[in-house]
Amino acid sequence: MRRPSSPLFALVLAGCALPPLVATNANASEFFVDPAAAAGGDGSSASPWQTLEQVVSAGAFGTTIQAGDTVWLRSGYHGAFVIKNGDYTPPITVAAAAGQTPTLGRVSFSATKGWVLAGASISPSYGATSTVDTLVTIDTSSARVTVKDCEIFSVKDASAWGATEWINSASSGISVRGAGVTIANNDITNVRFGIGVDGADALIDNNRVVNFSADGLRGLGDNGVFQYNLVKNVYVSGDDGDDNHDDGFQSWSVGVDGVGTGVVHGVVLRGNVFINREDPNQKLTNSMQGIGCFDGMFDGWVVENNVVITDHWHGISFYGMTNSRIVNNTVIDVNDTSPGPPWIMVTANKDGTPSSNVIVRNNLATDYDLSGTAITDDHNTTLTGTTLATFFVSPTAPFDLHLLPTAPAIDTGSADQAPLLDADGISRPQGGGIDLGAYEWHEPAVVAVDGGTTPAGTGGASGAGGATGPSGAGGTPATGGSTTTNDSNAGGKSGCACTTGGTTSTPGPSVLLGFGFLLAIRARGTSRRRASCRGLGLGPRAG
Ligand SMILES: [Ca+2]
Ligand SMILES: [Ca+2]
Ligand SMILES: [Ca+2]
Repeated sequence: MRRPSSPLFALVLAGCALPPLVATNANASEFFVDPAAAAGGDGSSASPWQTLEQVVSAGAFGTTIQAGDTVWLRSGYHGAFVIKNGDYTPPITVAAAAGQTPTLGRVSFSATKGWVLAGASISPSYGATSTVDTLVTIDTSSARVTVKDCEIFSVKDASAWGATEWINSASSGISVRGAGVTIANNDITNVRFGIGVDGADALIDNNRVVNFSADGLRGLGDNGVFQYNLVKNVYVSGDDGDDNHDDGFQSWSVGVDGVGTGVVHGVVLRGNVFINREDPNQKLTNSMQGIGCFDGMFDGWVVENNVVITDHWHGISFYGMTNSRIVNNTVIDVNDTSPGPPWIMVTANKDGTPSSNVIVRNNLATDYDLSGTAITDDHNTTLTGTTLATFFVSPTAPFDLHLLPTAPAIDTGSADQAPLLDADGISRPQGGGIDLGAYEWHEPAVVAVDGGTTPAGTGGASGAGGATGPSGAGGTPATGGSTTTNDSNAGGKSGCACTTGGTTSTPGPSVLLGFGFLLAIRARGTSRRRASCRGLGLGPRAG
């Protein structure tokens, strides 16, 4: 089906540059790289180049390999994939060949645009050095990079790790600082931070962050879409020497006067599952703030169909939220003891600016704490320890928060601004009306629609909200560094004076994006959607 490659230019891989030939590439070409190949290959299938690192160092990208070309990787260790410069439309694809497992020590995109990396296994444990700060980095000058279908880990098995390893030896997964980046269907395990996003217009879709010691997801850039991700099992607390306060998802604004003085616009959190710990006996555990957004403002956000199961008071908390909605989420404690039970909270920014124009609707949560101007609070149910079992298939570990057919949440929600799909991609409503919580009860024969085509929300409580206004959140603390002084919110309701600090950099260029663009981003999720997953294990990676 793929046509043969165009004439290839032999790569001299002994450190010499390629001949200065520039292919015209009216048609896309394919190249092959195989660590088991003999030296001196020409990049053809029969005579592959040896490693991806050598292909980069030989200068093949942007010369022999042009926009729209594909580089197929065969099994074996390819070194580090460190790309600098170049702007490719259509993108260059670097992907695992069918049935092959290429391995990389790390990946870095710097000042470059137009890439797809797919199917690699990325870990410093493959290389000579065993530690890397962040395994996949996409810097502020890069854009239009997709990383998908990869597995990314510090070590394959961290069961022998103690606190020191979780704090000091764990690499972070992915840092996204450029714009227009897609991170999809990756398995990120045994890391410090999972996926951190500073760049605008990111799509973080259907990834799994399992076993982490700091924050699972961070979203500081405008118009980011975080959907259908699984984040579970957090490690090491202050008692273990970890000064990070751990969150499933965290955001904060950065303005001219620092953290908490800007605005993060237009973020969507949809259908994500956060589990503090799936094993009640997990060693070196910590309490996790579920969705912790303590330094607003947060404007034009949509928070829908998320599941938060955590051992903390902060289930879903926004300090300074405007023109947003929090609809059809499910929030419970991992157990029936303090800390917790977790709440859905909308409150003032720490500078006193009240939240305003926020809808809180169709949620199932163990507590609520809502204040501000024009805060709509309807069709929410407060769960208690004694009623949990009447709602959910399994409200205790290993947790399955799908509704029982007799759950009092069924058909009792409001259709107004409810998501058109549930967290599994089941279309709403089923039966006589919208259900409360993240999952719509349905007959077994009902299957998920292919649904990254998500309902186009209007983003604001009145429908008039949206991602407008100056961007205040460009250029913010990097993921994975130790530069972030953390919010510490271990207390009860009155003790939530959390401050998220961090090194700040010059805010990036202002990005003025209307809601049409946000919808376009949502539409990007249409190509892949995991199959309907019952239960919270979500199973292996979906195709
Ligand atoms: Ca921790
Ligand atoms: Ca608890
Ligand atoms: Ca229903």
